[in-house]
Amino acid sequence: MKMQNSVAIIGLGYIGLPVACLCAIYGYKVYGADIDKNKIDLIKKGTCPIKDDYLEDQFKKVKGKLNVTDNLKEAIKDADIVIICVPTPVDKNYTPDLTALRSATASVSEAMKENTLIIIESTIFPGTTEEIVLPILEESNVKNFYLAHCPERIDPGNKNFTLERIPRVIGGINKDSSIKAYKFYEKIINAAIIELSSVKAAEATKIMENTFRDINIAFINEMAKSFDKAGIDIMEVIKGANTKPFAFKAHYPGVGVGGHCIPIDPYYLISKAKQIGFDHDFLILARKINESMPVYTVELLENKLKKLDESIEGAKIGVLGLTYKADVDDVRESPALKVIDILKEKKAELFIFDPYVKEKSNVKDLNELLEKSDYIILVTDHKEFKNMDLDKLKENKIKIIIDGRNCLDKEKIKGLKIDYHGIGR
Ligand code: SAJ
Repeated sequence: MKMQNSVAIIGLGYIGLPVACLCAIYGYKVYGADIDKNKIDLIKKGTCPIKDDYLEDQFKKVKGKLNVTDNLKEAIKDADIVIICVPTPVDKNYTPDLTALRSATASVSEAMKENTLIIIESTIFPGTTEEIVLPILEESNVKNFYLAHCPERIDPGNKNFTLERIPRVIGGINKDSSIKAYKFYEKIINAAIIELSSVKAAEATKIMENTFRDINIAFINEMAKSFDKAGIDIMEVIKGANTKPFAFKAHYPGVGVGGHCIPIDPYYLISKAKQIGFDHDFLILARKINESMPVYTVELLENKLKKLDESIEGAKIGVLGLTYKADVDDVRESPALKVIDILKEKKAELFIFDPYVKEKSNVKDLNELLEKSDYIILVTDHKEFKNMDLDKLKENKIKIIIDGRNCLDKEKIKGLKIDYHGIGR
């Protein structure tokens, strides 16, 4: 069998770019395609378009080896393997939006050569590969191709489980497709590759693992609201429960659930299940709980202001963090954006700083934010905020701090006679 040694990656974002680098590192000829011309220009200039230590390191190793273009068919036409890593978001009604996937698949259908292996890494609901992707590929003049799903698994910022160290599951539309996909991932992943019996099983695996995370976060967020009423410190209780060596998996309450995976993926399953007559009442409730957290967090501050006979309108509020989780530059679905919208509706005066997103910050650094603010809402537990000198809160006469990630030293702040409240603590 001819060695398959060229790979085209469609979509060079948080998933596609790391995959492209990994393929180049393992000796594949790599074509990369993305509709974002700016991203293509940055990569051609040797600049990594995503701020992430691991990815920037990988990117440096393959400088000059990524043949990138904004012309998808150009990238696809000579490739033995095509990996589709395009976004699969939801629209404003939380309905899956497969526009990018359909468009990328259409380009593959028109441009692929004989015996191409097509792999979908984007997160999709069970049935997508066979019901949506396959029919588009079957319109191609090329009749011999292979098709599999290998759901992306990446944890941005995680230095232990980098891409090549995360086990993967694979499902093909037929045995030959599974085998070809298996052999490919075996070459670039230094972890277990698990071949499932069907492509639907692979699609369902990713959705389940991320939905599992969303419902567990919703559980602990509800517990936090309950403990706030009861005056119990949830972080101490989680620590206590975590001493049980089995059957408890700690999750942590916070200002909300962001990112391109966890808040989105449950809607892919909810939507598909509804089509076939099943209502995921529990998953929908969990989403409602997590989506309520930004409002809950602002209410914590507003209730304290009311007790001081202060109005939130015109209040000078510092918002610490814009990204959806610590030490990344990604603001997609970030609860910070929802907190800011709510505060703007309430006509507060906002000072916003995120060291990873300076272009969206309206003060130059943390010091300026502290100088100008009377109250603080911490949304993202960046290292810089976790390690800040808490005495500066006192020096800058901060009156109230809402710790949206329970990451600051509560006792120390209370000792400074600053009104502290976390989420459930
Ligand atoms: N969050 C909480 N409480 C928690 C955990 C997370 O509020 O206990 C919030 C985070 O602040 C963030 C959101 O939920 O806003 C998502 O957090 P995450 O750690 O799940 O971050 P992601 O979106 O980068 O998740 C990725 C996911 N990877 C893929 O979907 C391919 C997810 O599957 C992983 O479980 C996760 O990494 C991880 O950290 O393991």
